[in-house]
Amino acid sequence: MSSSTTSHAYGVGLIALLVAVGASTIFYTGFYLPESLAKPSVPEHILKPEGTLIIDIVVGAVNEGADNYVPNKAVATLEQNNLVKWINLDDTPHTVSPDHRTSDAYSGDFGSAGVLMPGEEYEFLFTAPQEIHYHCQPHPWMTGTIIIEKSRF
Ligand SMILES: [Cu+2]
Repeated sequence: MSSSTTSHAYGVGLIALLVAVGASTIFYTGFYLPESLAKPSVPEHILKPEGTLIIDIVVGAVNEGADNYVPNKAVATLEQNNLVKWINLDDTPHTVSPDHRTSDAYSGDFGSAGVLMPGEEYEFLFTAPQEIHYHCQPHPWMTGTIIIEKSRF
C-alpha cells in the first residue's frame, strides 16, 4: 500500500513537471521570443520628427580640399530633425560610409548601400543619441560628422 502511494505521488509530480516545462516552452516561443526580437518601441515624436536635416554633397565635392559634406559637422536633435538626408548635388558618384560600423536599434545599420549617383539621396532615421564619423569610399579625403542629440525639452 505504501509503495503504491509513493509511485502514485511520483507520477503526479512527473506530470506536473511536464506540464510546467510545456507551459514555459509555449510561453517562451509564443510570447517572449517574438517580443524580444521585435523592434524597440520608439516614441512617435522621434519616428516622425518635425523636420529633416539636409546635408548636401556639394558641387566639386570630389576635389581634395574642397567643401564636400555641407554642413560638415551637423547636429540633429531628436524629435526635431532626427531624419537626416544626404543629397548628392555633385556630378560624381559618392557614398555615405561610417568610419566604424554603427547601427541604430530601430533603423539598423547606418551607411548608404552603394554609391549615390548625381541627384540621388540617402536618408536615415536616427532614434537615439550618437556621434558618427563618416567618409566617402571612393574619395576617402571626403569626411563628415553627424551628431544626434537629445531634445532639451
Ligand atoms: Cu566621393
